[in-house]
Amino acid sequence: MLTFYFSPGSSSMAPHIALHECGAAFEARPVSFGKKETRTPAFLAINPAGKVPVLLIDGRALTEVAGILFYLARTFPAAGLLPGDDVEAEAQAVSWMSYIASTIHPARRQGLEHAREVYAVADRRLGKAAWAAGGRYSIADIHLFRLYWRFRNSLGPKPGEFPSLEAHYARMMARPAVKKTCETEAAIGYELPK
Ligand SMILES: N[C@@H](CCC(=O)N[C@@H](CS)C(=O)NCC(=O)O)C(=O)O
Repeated sequence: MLTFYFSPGSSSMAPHIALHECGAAFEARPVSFGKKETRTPAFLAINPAGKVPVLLIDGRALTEVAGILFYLARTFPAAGLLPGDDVEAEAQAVSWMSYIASTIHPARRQGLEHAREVYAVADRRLGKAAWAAGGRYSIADIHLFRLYWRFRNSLGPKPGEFPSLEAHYARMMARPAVKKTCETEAAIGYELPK
């Protein structure tokens, strides 16, 4: 049984999309930042880092976006979220997710100009490719999309600044799993800092 702790629009949006892509049955547990629910003893017992996302797998906690995406891709191979038959493409997906978690995610905290530089690198790396890794849709695209979704909708890039990320964003927004996640999370309500 899968239980998913998430807060709308936050990092947890990526595994939320992946759960829908996989058609996985899961129990959804929204967590309120406003009510400081990531700081309660009950939540800290599940994730001592006090952060979402958390996926409970038969009661065992799995944390970190990349870890949960990897678990879902491997557990539901029919969804085709990892190119399992191509080691190099799979390594490219891991490479993107490492870059996203270690460099893109913390970039905002180092200032808007720094964030723009980091997104410019991602934009050049994506280039004309439809998808991030190995020419196929994968969990790396979901991870990348969530960070750009947040950046785009909070600070907003200048027109034409990130053409590849914009095209990727449009491709992602057309996916039913992304639409479903956005609708569900918007209905609960966003509690994101500016
Ligand atoms: N490295 C973590 C980052 C998770 C993270 O930063 N979660 C934030 C939301 S985007 C959070 O739960 N913050 C709540 C808090 O700090 O109280 C991952 O990839 O899962």
